[in-house]
Amino acid sequence: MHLTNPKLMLKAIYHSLTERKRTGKKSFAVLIDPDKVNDSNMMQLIELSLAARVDYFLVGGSLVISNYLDECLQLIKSSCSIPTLLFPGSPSQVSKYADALLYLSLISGRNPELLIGQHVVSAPFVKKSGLEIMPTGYMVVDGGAPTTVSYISNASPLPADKNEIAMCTAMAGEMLGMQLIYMDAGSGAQRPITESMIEKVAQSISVPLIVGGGITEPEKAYLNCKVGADVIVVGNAIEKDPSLIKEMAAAVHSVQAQPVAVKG
Ligand code: 1GP
Repeated sequence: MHLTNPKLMLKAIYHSLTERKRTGKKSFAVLIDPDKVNDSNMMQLIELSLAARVDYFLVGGSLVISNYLDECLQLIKSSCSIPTLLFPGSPSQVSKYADALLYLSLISGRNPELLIGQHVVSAPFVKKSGLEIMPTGYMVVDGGAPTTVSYISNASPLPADKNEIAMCTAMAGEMLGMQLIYMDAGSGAQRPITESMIEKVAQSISVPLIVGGGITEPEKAYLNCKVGADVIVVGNAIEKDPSLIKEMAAAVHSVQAQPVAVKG
């Protein structure tokens, strides 16, 4: 990565995402919920992630009850160079110790607070954080049962079989200026997002596409990438079995996509 251009330095993480997409490389991200980890299992996760060449850590959750967010990020920073992306469930989950912030707007829902309201009240604080801000169109897709995110967001998820609605939502998000689209069936979803929906969305946008929620099998991660996901996020399954990191990362990295033109 060439970081001599100050503009690229400011956007280093986004640049890495678009470069990976442009060159046809798929990325694997481990989701860390600060409520569910401590120093000792974090060290194990970091070691396994380094060995598996994990590309990103996403850090956050719908609820963050503990006070471990800053410490967790500092521990990652002091132990490895895997970039940390905040994946906040609320504006209180902004930490200067991360590298970047997925600045989420819940474009699948119709709750104005999560489309723009919370962004307005937290804008000065977010700007002051100095984090790399990545505007992200967040699409929650029905995963078969109410998940924490669908309950907390007070917004209906996108129906799992409405591929056209998903496609139009993602297209609108991109045209509104979202630099990433994140399709999420919710943590621990019974049914992950179908490949047909992922494919439909991937074909209709040119910004990087993140997919997560209920992915428990490396085969599913592989298939999602095959049809156009650029980043696969896994949390729950890894909490249950950290050794899955290696298989998931290998499955994602084994996909050879065609290099594509990307915005950004
Ligand atoms: C949830 O996409 C993430 O927001 C990951 O979901 O925990 O089910 O892997 P899981």
